[in-house]
Amino acid sequence: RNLKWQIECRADIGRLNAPFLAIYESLIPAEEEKAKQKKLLTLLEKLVCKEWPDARLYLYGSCANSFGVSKSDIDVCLAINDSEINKSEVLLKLADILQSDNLQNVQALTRARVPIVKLMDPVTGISCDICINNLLAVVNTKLLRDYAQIDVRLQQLAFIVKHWAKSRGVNVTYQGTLSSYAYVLMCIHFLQQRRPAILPCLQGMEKTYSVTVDDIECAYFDQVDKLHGFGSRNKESIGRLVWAFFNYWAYGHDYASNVISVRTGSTISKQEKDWTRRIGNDRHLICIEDPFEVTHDLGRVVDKFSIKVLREEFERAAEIMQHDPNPCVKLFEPY
Ligand code: 3AT
Ligand code: MG
Repeated sequence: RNLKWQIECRADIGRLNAPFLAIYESLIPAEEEKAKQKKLLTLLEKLVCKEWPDARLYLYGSCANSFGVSKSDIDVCLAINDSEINKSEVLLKLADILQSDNLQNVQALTRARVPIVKLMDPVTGISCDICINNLLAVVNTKLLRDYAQIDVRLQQLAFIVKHWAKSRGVNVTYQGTLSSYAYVLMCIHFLQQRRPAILPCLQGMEKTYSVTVDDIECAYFDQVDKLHGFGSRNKESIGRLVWAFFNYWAYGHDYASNVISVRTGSTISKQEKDWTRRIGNDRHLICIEDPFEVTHDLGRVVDKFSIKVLREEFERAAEIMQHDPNPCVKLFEPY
């Protein structure tokens, strides 16, 4: 495996920039989609405030972290500053309110891992999930958005990787593959590892932003406008980065011993985290440390079967990137 990691990149890699950039650009949401999302959020704020005057709504996930492709659903967090609330009751009440205002397909999923209300707005056609007090997700959304400001190659790579994962069916957490959030962290980690580095490690720098959420201190350098040009000594463009990304996950990463950690800007050993054996349902077959909730392995959904599927998909992608004359077609072929 390690020998293969040393393979030289195909000579004509520069030829692949244009087609990958075209795919990236085709995935960027139109301005009018953003305007529709705003409109829906304003409507929801109006409805929520009548019942809970002190509550606030936050957008999180891909509609707010810069990694949302065109026609994504939106994720909303209802923040109620009261530790006494019963989440299920609030969700049911919320579902009632939304239903009476002609929102469609309103459903309260009170037993889900992250309980939510789902709805569809017939005016804008946008679907939306609303959760309660999931503020860590709001903060990790900001971290991802801040990383995206530093170098456009992160957004380019992440759009292409997410598009690949959806096309290949390896972006389905209930089937044991990875979430979009996990893929974006893999992209950030990968760009932190390039030499020269394309991204810094924001949590390893002076802390200019700090909040405590659920007893977890979330702090990092967030003045990212000062970091423009950070990665400019690295001249790699998107075709080469896509090639290297898949090679890294196919042949370069040590799945048996290492945890990827955006928090430290590096990898750490499974031993150090005590993620060496199966505990309950957590198997730690691919380890991705959450940047804030550091006891949380985003790879915990991956099981003995799906790890094989994932690694075969990484290897397939790496082979295509190395040998296929026209990789953009095969790479995204529906599975
Ligand atoms: P899509 O474009 O919807 O695929 P997304 O970034 O919105 O991508 P999700 O809808 O899966 O991803 O998740 C919404 C947000 O919830 C993203 C992240 O801020 C948070 N999140 C998702 N999974 C986890 C997790 N396992 N741990 C912590 N936060 C998570
Ligand atoms: Mg989402």
